[in-house]
Amino acid sequence: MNFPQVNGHRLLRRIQELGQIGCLPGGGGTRLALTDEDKQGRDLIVGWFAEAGASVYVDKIGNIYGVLGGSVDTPPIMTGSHIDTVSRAGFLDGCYGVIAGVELLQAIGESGLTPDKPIAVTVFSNEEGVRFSPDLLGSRVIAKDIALDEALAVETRDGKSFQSELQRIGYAGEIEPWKFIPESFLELHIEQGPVLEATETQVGVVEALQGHSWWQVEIVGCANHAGTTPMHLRKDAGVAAMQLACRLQEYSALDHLPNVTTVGTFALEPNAVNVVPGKAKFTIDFRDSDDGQLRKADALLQSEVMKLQEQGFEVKLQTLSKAMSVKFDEGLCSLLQGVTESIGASNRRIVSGASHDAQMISRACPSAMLFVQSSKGISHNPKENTPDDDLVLGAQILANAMWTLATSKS
Ligand code: HGY
Ligand code: MN
Ligand code: MN
Repeated sequence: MNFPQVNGHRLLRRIQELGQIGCLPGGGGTRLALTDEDKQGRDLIVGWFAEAGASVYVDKIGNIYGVLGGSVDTPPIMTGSHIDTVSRAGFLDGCYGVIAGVELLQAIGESGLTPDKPIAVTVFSNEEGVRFSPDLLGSRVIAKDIALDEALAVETRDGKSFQSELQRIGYAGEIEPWKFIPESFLELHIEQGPVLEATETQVGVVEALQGHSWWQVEIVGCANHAGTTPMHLRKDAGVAAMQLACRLQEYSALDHLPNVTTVGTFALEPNAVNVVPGKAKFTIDFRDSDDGQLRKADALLQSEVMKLQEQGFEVKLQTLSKAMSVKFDEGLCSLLQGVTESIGASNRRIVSGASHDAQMISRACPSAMLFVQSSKGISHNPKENTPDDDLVLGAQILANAMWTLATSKS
């Protein structure tokens, strides 16, 4: 079978070009969902879709689709990922999968080959969930995990709605998010973890992905004078929050309850050197591939909160995101493994520690993922890196797998 040949130089150049949008002086970049930087990134991808001869669509939650071949009423073979980032991110998380998809479309155009089924490349809105909760918002709406209206109504901390921000950046699309429910979905992504590099394996065929449960905890005590207030008379919200955060970390580290726990944001009020904190606000990210363990961790958090309330603290718990663990489609995993082996690359099955849009899309159609190495297992960090050869290898494996699906008679 003839496969479209990706142009590695163009792939690598475009990763750098997109990475310049929102780049920071100390390295890395920030392109939070629906900011001006996200708009610039979206505009760049739309331009590349046009260069590849793809038809471009935007749906009502701002997902962007580049579609080539076939008729728009046939369910496409889809790949895609995200270009919104966390704060001070690297250049590859999400962006690599999108740019590899664009490269596939351009390679098809240049090869003179025509797919039997439409091939779609999707840029999902708000995958990271840093500015708007929950995360995975664009793919959640497609999977009907959240209603479109509810998603459009979510707000930033400073009260801007998703809908108004979509309109502001010009990506409040017209089409229904269910217009392009795919026949199959493949997502190419960096591993963001240490396994492939540590085992000297080039490619990971992702057969499952761990679920997550995100919380915001707000503890209210009593602000007071740091010099005159005896320790036994304090209602120190800061110490209560720090002790709770450390206890949750210990449950994870010692009892794997759950697999991993992260306190990624932590703020004290009034945040002054000589004031006993009256308020503390922090977030918790629980992850586990066993949903029962996630539920146990949630229950543990609620029991710890009750203990604080018995001590006289006012505590507000808000769930920010829940996403169940998923097992990917075995048929697609075998296809990815077969294509990888036919190209002569080493591979292994792997479970994703990170969340991805495929986690939601797998509820709408058969889905699977492909990983390439992350150097030193680092991600969500400007030091995020993957060897160029691996980036090009992953894109070619994706192209071959997508082409096999788009020309299969099934
Ligand atoms: O948080 C995650 O796992 C993903 O990077 N959004
Ligand atoms: Mn990602
Ligand atoms: Mn990420």
